[in-house]
Amino acid sequence: MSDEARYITTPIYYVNDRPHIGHVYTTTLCDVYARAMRMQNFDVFFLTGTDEHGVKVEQSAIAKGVTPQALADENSAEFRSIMGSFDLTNDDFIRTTDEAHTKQVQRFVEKLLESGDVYLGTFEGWYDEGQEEYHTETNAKELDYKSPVSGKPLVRATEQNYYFKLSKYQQALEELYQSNPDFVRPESRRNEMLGRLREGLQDVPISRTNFTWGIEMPGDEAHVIYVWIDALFNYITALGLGDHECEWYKHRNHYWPAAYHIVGKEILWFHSIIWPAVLMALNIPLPKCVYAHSFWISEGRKMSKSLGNFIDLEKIESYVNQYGSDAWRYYLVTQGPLGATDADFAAEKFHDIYNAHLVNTIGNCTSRVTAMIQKYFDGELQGEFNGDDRYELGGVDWPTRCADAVNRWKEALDNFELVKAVNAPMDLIRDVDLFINDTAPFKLAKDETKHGELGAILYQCLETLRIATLLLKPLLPEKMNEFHQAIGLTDDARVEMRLLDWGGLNTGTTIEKVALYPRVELTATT
Ligand code: ME8
Repeated sequence: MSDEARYITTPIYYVNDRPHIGHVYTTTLCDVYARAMRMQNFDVFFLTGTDEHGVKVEQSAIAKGVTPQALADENSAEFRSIMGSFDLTNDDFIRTTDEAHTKQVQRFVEKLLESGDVYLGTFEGWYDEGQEEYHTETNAKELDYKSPVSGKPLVRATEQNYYFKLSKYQQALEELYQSNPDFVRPESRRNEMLGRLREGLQDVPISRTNFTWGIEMPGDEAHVIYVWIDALFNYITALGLGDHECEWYKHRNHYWPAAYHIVGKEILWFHSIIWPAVLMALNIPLPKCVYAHSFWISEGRKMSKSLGNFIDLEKIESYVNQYGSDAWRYYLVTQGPLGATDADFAAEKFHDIYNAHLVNTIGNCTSRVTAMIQKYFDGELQGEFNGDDRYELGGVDWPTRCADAVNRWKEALDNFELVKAVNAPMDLIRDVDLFINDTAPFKLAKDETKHGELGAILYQCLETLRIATLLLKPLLPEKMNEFHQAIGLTDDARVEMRLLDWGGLNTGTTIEKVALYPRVELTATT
């Protein structure tokens, strides 16, 4: 990875299901990070895509009377379309049925066969048919021999399979966890993984013979490569690391290692134990951080189609239509399960947050300040303020306050602390509101001799809002853009960092009055 590169990934989503809030959530988190990093002129690569092989896809296709490829094509297209409709700015969309991916996966597995990290052996264990996952005896016992996901009994299965020598990497993984405490985050999830690691690692089967919808095992057509191994490789096949002749490699290899793999907590084992071991076996550097968020539940209960609380695409669209796409992103990112606990999606809470944060904070403050510039100065920005102390201006050193907020924002984003990154500009906006109350521009407006002071106050308010709203732009691209147009900034997606320095607004600029977030009725549709 070059110092300037930032590679961020979502899991690749299974095509046997339709997209829902969970998929949109993870992708939106990555989108906010990617946009914020682009804004700072990092060289960003943001990858998402679909996971298309495996027995579940094969079975769904059979049930529907179509080929697995046709089913994969249809559902993958639906996942791809959500990227457009929710303003998600992924740089590529990988499919595990892409030839460039399958070829590279075979090459990687070939290498593992050559090095002896993959071997043919016989396996007996407890198998979760729905999840296509084996459990160790200890684990199966703890689960009462039932699938933790479907509740169906685990079955005793024997197979001749190709194995990955995971046990060989026990010590190396322990060392990795010790020497790099940030490899898995948040910390509570790291501790869970460390606990499982200390139970001892066993070799894992990485091929299947009971179905054919998968990538063929090199040199043995009776086996297909296990869907999880196939899927994990997407993070490096998309950069062409398995084929140095390909175009992808030429333009993308510098993005590795990834800055962040963002995943849900249920797939952390694969990402934080199996994946680094596979990479070690291939002598490929490890990602910097695997970050596992928790789950959305809905109206206090686990989402389920039968309970009627499932947040599918139609439901999401109804929120977007009613509140706007920015409001949807705001709720997801600031109220979502980014930490170690699950988060509840509730219509009433959505409404309250929209009102409190978007209407009453950002909306109110931007409208208040632009309306005063309209009213008192005919919309022309006055009173450039560069630190002189001709006036008593409420005692706030805004340039320093803004610089601190920018630093807080940058640091939080680097650490993928997205809520902190949003709070930095939100605090600035709340402080502008307090400053207006303290300095009472409406009183100064009544006194001709105070107009210089009035202009300087409004300049500071608007300049602080300019900086705060730039910091909010990765999260609220649509409305912040609208605001920036109203205050005469160019619509430049790659905002340079110097624009975050104090003094970007010029006096004499025409400022339009804005009303960014309209009030919305809480209705039965949401
Ligand atoms: O696991 N809340 O794909 P998948 C929050 N193909 N996020 C959720 C969620 C919820 N209720 N439900 C799902 C797979 N997600 C594999 C991944 S990667 C090499 C292979 C999100 O379609 C979350 O990110 O089941 C979770 O990890 C992902 O969707 C699972 O998507």
